[in-house]
Amino acid sequence: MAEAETLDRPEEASPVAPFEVSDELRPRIDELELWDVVASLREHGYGVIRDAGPPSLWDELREGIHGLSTPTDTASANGIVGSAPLLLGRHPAVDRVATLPKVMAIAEFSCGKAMRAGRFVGSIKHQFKGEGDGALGLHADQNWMPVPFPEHNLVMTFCFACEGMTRAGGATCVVPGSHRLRRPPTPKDLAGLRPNPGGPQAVRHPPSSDGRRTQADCKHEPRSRKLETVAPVAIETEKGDVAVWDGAVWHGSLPRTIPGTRTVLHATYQRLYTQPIDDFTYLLKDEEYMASAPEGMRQLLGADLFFHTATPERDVDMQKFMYAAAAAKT
Ligand SMILES: O=C(O)CCC(=O)C(=O)O
Repeated sequence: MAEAETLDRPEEASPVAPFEVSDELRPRIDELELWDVVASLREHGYGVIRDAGPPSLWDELREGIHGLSTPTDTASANGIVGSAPLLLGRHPAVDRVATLPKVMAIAEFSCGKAMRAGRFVGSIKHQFKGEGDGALGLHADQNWMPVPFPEHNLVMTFCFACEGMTRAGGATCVVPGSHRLRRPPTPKDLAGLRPNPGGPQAVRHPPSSDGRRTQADCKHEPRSRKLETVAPVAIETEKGDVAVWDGAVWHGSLPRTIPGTRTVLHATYQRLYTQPIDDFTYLLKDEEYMASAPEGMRQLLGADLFFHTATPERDVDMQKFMYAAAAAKT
C-alpha cells in the first residue's frame, strides 16, 4: 500500500513482525549493504556497521566530545574519566553521525519507522588504575520496560568509538543471543560472569560485517530462548565503524589495560511510543538550528508525532496521530 493511502487508513497497513524488514525499508538495506548487520542483530542481538562514515568525521566527533566533557567522579569504578551528556544539537559532528544513512536505516529496522532520539552522551575512558575492576557490569539498556520485554525491540544503542575499539582498549562486551531471553540479567546470571579479559571467559570477535549477505540468505527464524553461551565477547571496531546493540541484549564494557584514550558517543534511539530518555524537543523551537540541521533531525526530534500537540483550544493533531498509527505498524 502506498504511504499516502496508509496514512488515511493505518489499520490497513501490513504490520511488520519483530525482526522483519518493512517493504519500505528493504531497498535502503539493499543499497547500503546492511543485510549482515540485520542478520547479526537478529541472531546475536548486536552487530557492527562497517564504514558508516568517513574516519575524519570520527576525529571531529572526538574533538567535540573532549571539548564538551567534564570530569566524572566514577573514574575509580569503571575507568570513565570524562562525560558529556545531552550532545544532540550541540556539535555538528554529533548531528552528522546521528543522521548517517546506515545508522538511520538500522535504527528503523530495530526500533521501527519514526523512531526518535533518546540519549546522546560522550564518554572518555583511560587506562584503569583505580580501585575495583575498571569494567562496566552487564546490563540491558531497556531496563525500565516491563519483563518480558516486548518482542518488538524498543531501544537501540549505537557506540561510535572515535579511536576505534579493541579488547585491550576497553571495548564494549556483549553476551551474544541474550536478547532472546527478553529480560535483564539477574544477580544469579551475573555471578562469575563479570567481563574480565584475564578471566576464563572466551572473548572472540563479533561476526564479520562485510556487507556480502543478501536478503535471501538472511531469513529470520525464531530461535530457542536458551543461551548457547554465556561468555561475553568483545566488540572490536575501526574508526568509521559503529557498534550497535538492541535494548534486550546483555552488555557492559571491559577495563582499558593500555595507555591512551577511548572516546565514545553512546547514541540511543527509541521506538516511537516509548518515553525518550532525554528531551531534545527544545531544538525544534530553534528556527536557525532547524534550518541547517541534517535531514533526519526532524524525525529524531519527533516533529511529526502527535504527542503534546493538544492545546486548550484544540485536541491532538489528528493528522500526526494517523502518521504515528501507520508508522507504528510499518
Ligand atoms: O561503554 C561501553 O562500552 C558500553 C556502554 C553501555 O553499556 C551503553 O552505552 O549502553
